[in-house]
Amino acid sequence: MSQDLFQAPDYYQLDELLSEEHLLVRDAAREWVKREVSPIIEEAAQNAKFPKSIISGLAEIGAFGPYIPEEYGGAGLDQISYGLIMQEIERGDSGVRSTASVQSSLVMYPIWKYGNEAQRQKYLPKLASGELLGCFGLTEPDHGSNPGGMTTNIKDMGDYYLLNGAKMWISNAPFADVAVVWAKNEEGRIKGVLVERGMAGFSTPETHNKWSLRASATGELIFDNVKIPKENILPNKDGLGAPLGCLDSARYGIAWGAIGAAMDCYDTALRYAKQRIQFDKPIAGMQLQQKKLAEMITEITKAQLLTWRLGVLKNENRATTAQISMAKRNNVDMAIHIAREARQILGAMGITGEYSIMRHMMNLESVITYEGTHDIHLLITGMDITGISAFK
Ligand code: TGC
Ligand code: FAD
Repeated sequence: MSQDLFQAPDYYQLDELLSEEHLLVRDAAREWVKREVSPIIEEAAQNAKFPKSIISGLAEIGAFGPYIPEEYGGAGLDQISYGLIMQEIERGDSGVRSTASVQSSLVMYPIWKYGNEAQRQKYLPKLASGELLGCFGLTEPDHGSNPGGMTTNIKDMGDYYLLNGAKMWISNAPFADVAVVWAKNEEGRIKGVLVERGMAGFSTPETHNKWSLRASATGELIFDNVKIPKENILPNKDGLGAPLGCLDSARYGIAWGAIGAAMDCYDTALRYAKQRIQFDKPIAGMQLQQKKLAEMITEITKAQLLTWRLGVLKNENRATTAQISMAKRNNVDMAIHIAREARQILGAMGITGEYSIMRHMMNLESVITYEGTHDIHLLITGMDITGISAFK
């Protein structure tokens, strides 16, 4: 990839809404992405290899558990800092942000919120430092948008549980040390189960040949009569609301992350358009290209405002699931649209790995699908404003 010349757009001077701590955290993450992610990410994506070398750096910038209290090894930051870290990481690559999202919001969050003190002490500090990596198993081959229909199950065998079933499309599965898995008990109630690598009957085959999120490892979780010690069940919440609560936190991070990908595409396209001469003048001077660039910065600015306000509500514990859905849906759609337009501005150069745009565009095809598809989030908004569920 060419040198990382990224300059973040801030059309409405939104930095003025951020505290000194927000700016420090954001700038540290921005610098780290420039230094450690940009130089290696294109090759990692081309080779479909998760760059394990970045794990310690992710831990150092506070990307593993940004809002988890410091007593458990987290960074103890607020929700806007968490969002800004996700924005900067996804500016580098959605797959790297995925690793951070899964570790923070889908593994550390449920252990912190639904686990007991022994589970928090055992796992959280090591997850925060990157010594352990986690994954989150909700989706099944036959239950994607409708996780409530899951068939993965636990059976009470007296002094342990027996876990059977399979999860699919699981980020980080191939190398995760611990999996937070959602399974039904004999009463049909969904429980959170901590499954550790090495348990007999537990395997994690990798899913190959992805055209998207190639720098992130995706796989299956297969449970064939896995003996689960009773102390590995998350005791403090059950039912579908437990995994959905984790998704609220991860979807919030994605709403910020998508802005990062969009900013990178816009910034690259703007710089290219000013330099590329056709018909004896820069293509940035052509009305059609200006329309694309002007619409991009307008949409990025709207998304920044939406997300900043959501962050304020989240800090006050007032952000609703439906508000988070709206931001995830809007921002990912905005980013994918900008990636497609930006790619066109670069002409043929846009399809090469010299520039990040095509990689962002392909990554965003996963981002618009996982953590609730574009359609599902629209229906969550629909349900919220009408009071009628389209899912039943
Ligand atoms: P529904 O009847 O609406 O709700 C069931 C129970 O859950 C409660 N609830 C919530 N609780 C906490 N937080 C939320 N956000 C909640 N939303 C609902 C609800 O009150 C109810 O509680 P109770 O006590 O009455 O049981 O459920 P439904 O079956 O009709 O489904 C609703 C729907 C479709 C919105 C939901 O299933 C959904 O969101 N589906 C999308 C699935 C999804 O997002 N999967 C993501 C998998 S993880 C992933 O993609 C990680 S990618 C990570 C990466 O690499 O970055
Ligand atoms: P389906 O649910 O089969 O949906 C197919 C289509 O039907 C979609 O367009 C959908 O919008 C539409 N549809 C479904 N229901 C309705 C409805 N009621 N009304 C209208 N339209 C509907 N999952 C995890 O648990 N953990 C992970 O770490 C994880 N990581 C992932 C990483 C990647 C790279 C990808 C691609 C996925 C990952 N997922 C993960 C899975 C992801 O959450 C699911 O793919 C997603 O929830 C959609 O499920 P599905 O693919 O089965 O699609």
